[in-house]
Amino acid sequence: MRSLSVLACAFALSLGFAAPAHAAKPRHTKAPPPPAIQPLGLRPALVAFADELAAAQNWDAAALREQLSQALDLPRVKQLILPAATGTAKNWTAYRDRFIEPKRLDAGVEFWSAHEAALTRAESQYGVPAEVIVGILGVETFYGRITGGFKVLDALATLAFDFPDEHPRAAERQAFFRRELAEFLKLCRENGLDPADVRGSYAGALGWPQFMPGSWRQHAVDFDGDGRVDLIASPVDAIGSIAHYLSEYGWKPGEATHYSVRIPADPITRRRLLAPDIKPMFTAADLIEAGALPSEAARDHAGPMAVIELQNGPKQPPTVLLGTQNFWVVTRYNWSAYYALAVIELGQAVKARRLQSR
Ligand SMILES: [Ca+2]
Repeated sequence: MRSLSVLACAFALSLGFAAPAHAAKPRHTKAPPPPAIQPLGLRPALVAFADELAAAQNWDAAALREQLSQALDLPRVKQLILPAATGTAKNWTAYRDRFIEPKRLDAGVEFWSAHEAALTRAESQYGVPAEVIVGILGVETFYGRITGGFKVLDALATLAFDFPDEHPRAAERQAFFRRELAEFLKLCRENGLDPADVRGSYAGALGWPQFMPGSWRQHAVDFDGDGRVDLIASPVDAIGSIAHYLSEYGWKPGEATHYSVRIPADPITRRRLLAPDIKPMFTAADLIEAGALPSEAARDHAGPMAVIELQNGPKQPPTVLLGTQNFWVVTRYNWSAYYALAVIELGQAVKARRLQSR
């Protein structure tokens, strides 16, 4: 699973390299030199990892030690993996506007036209609507335009062996990246890729759909029929793989992703309704009993729903909606309600624009 904010990565990529950080410094203050970039070297955890993986896979341990010890310890990757500073108010409206904008919509319409047959086939094979696949590809990589400029070997090795201690879940995340590094090395060997050449996000997400290496190996499919799975060069493999991924996580064909709702102002009730977060836990009857007003369509919905609140900054009221199982499935791609709603709304907007332009 991905559990990793590729979206945050896309943001970081767009923000991180653009800001002229030194512009406001007074002349006499010398800017500190950027930290020197060094190889990771033969540190004990890396050696143990290399030896264990080489033994399990029947690879040359010395060669693997050498390859990993030469990977660069990237300070930028360690900055980007840290959570955003607290006190930054979340803002759904601002977030939405970054994705649902004319250039991305045009690119989405163009992508849909170019790959209509594959999208239709994915929809009939996996039950996942074309617009959801189009929404994911638009948010993840702007239809293949922004797939990440980091050397994945360096990025994953940095996070596997020099994960920043100040991260609130450092041990767990470092273990995750060690597993992903192993998956990446296997993936490269299976697909004839040179690990030193592969580029992706700062967190090691790859190709058109930004799959982590483990997700690639587990969920990706050869959807263009050329006999190999290639998420880096084949948008059609990306289309099939996204649909397969969502299907494996329980996408229900024909079910809506979300409904509108009004929930009571009473803070205790709100807290209770919002406590399960994105996990669908309440039936329409539960919600009505709690004093909420689900839409007509939500009242007819058979399964459980989640009450989802998206902040709109400190001054505007939050956006509240009911997420279904399918909304939850989109969050398996990236664990964020903001992400899921951006994907869904981008897909809907591309679909509307496509119909309009016909
Ligand atoms: Ca293929």
